[in-house]
Amino acid sequence: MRQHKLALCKHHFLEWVCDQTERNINKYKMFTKGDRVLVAVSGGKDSLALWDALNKLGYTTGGVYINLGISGDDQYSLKSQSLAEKFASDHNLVLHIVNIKSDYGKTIPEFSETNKRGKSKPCSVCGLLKRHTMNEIGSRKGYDVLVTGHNLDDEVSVLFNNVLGWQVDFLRRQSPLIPAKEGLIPKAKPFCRFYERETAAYAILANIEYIEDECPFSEGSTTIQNKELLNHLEHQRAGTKLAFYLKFLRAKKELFADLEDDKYTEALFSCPTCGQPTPKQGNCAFCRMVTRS
Ligand code: Q46
Ligand code: ZN
Repeated sequence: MRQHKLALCKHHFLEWVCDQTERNINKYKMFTKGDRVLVAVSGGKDSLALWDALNKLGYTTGGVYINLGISGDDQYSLKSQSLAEKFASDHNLVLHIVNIKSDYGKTIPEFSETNKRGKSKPCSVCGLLKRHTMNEIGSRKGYDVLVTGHNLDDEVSVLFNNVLGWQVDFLRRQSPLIPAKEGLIPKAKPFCRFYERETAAYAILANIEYIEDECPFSEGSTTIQNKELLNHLEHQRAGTKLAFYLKFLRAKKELFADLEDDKYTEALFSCPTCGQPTPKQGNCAFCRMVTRS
């Protein structure tokens, strides 16, 4: 790991990832051993590696997998679900499964065809459905926090994009921990300081079977383009990505210290259909989408 000037054997690498994960959890006050942690599982390396590390560290965890109904040549959803199920049963862990088609009537590609949100790509429809469903499951099943497997490369790619467009609201909210708000359980990213290479290495060395294919809709995305660019910079100067992220988190405290986070503190309404919080009165964006489509 050039960025840390550190080389470890398999045994010490696996230990190092777990130690660093615990450090991040404590540093950003994400959750404690007394909390019930819901892991958002996609069947990919990051989320399964995170679930594995949290389990080894002794946290009380359950998983949630959302079958998006994405097929493609490689039967993406089918394959990823069976790997998520396999991990859960191998480790004797609870996995909550939501099937978008059977629970809400359509797959993600079908929703996106009939909805203006997803006209060009289904990712915006998909994001909305995932956010809603995970919060719903987390609240209903009594979890204290929802964790996702976002790694440093994901965070830095988003950060880079937000800086390019000076998306001040997004920059203000980008954080390893998004605290709870009425009706919304807190969200945390315990892997936010790990390079993608490190989470992949962990998954391989820990013998985790994960889906290697990316979702077919991620092809050509801005996130992937940004990652390539940032990898190029990292190659020129090791540690660039980590420094960009950590210096941002430090600068953020000063940049937004005297700004009222209106968006964050503003009152939320309760959706009359699903009961989940929404920024405007009336049905939430999720219910509007499901009934309109
Ligand atoms: S948003 Fe888009 Fe992802 Fe949904 S449709 Fe696939 S690429 S899975 S993180
Ligand atoms: Zn609703």
